[in-house]
Amino acid sequence: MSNIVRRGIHYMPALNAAKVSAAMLEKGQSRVIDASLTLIRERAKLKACHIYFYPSFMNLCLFSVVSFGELVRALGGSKATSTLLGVPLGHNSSFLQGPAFAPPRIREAIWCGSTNSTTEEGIVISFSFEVEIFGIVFGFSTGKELQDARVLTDVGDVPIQEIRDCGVDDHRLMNVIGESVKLVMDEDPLRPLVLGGDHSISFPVIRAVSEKLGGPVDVLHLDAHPDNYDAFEGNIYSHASSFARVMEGNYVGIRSITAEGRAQAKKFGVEQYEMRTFSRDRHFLENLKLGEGVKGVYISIDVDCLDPAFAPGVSHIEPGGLSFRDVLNILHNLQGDVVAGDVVELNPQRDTVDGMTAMVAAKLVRELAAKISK
Ligand SMILES: [Mn+2]
Repeated sequence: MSNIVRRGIHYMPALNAAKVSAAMLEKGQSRVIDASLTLIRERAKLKACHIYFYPSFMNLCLFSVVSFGELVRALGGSKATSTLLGVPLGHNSSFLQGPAFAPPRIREAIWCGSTNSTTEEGIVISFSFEVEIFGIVFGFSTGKELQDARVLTDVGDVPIQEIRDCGVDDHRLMNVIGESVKLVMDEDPLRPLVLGGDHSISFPVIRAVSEKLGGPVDVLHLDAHPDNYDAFEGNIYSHASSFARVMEGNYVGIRSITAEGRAQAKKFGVEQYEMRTFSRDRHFLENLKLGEGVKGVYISIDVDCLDPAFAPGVSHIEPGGLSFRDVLNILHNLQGDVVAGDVVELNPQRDTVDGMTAMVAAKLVRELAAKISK
């Protein structure tokens, strides 16, 4: 029974399905997985088409009015477009499963009318067709506009619960998550910005990004915990083990670390920066240069890297964390080609009634989107 509880109610149909012949079960599972991947694939194609079409049309338009190549290139945006991919998975949490409900709450907060859709990150050249000289006016502004499909687009969620309902095991589920990431990356210029989910999802996502790019990436991991247990409570896919699966990384914000956590970091050659020495390391961490000699930078943000004063809606409340501005300083000043990222471990079931932590997670997603897109 305890095993069923850990796996969640969605494992119940799998137990019933055990009475079905293995071949029939396998066939049914494969059809559901194919349908799920088809949805992601087709949405990614559609979004990529839209993005390609828009700037090329605009470029032609601008070229026909003014020969201003630099400006057209500066308008950019089509070189890399951050693309939301939700992974509503919570059953690999060792404590609470609420992160499974996070992706729709984050989306809701991104587009919440209480704030505008401009990011802090990214100096861009804005333009409009409203003024009469050549029909175009140019000007500098700060921030990127999230409503611009060249900056942010969305291919929806991997239907985790629906797949698990068919009794698909975690090994295969992790592969489906990885395949979904690759389908997004198939459609240049889309780059995945993954909404968790618990932190176990980072492993298949980072593996897929690395496989797709054909080499390792630097990983910047902001978290209250190192998540590097070889296996946690016997689960190699636990949210506390994802970074044991991912071999390389830089960890920032750690303040809950066991002897095994330290030993594992040493074994993998991981650089860890702990909160108790953050004031000493601040200058270095707020001026990181990553991704040189590898395929780029992956940023994984566990919302619990923040102090609970800023982000109470997490499963593992750990006092003494980063301030929201600390995290933004690290992100904004980071030099490197950010190829993908994730924001994980928001637990809406522990959030304030007005969804404060969802807004915090959403702002992290927004600023990450601005960082990725170009
Ligand atoms: Mn954590």
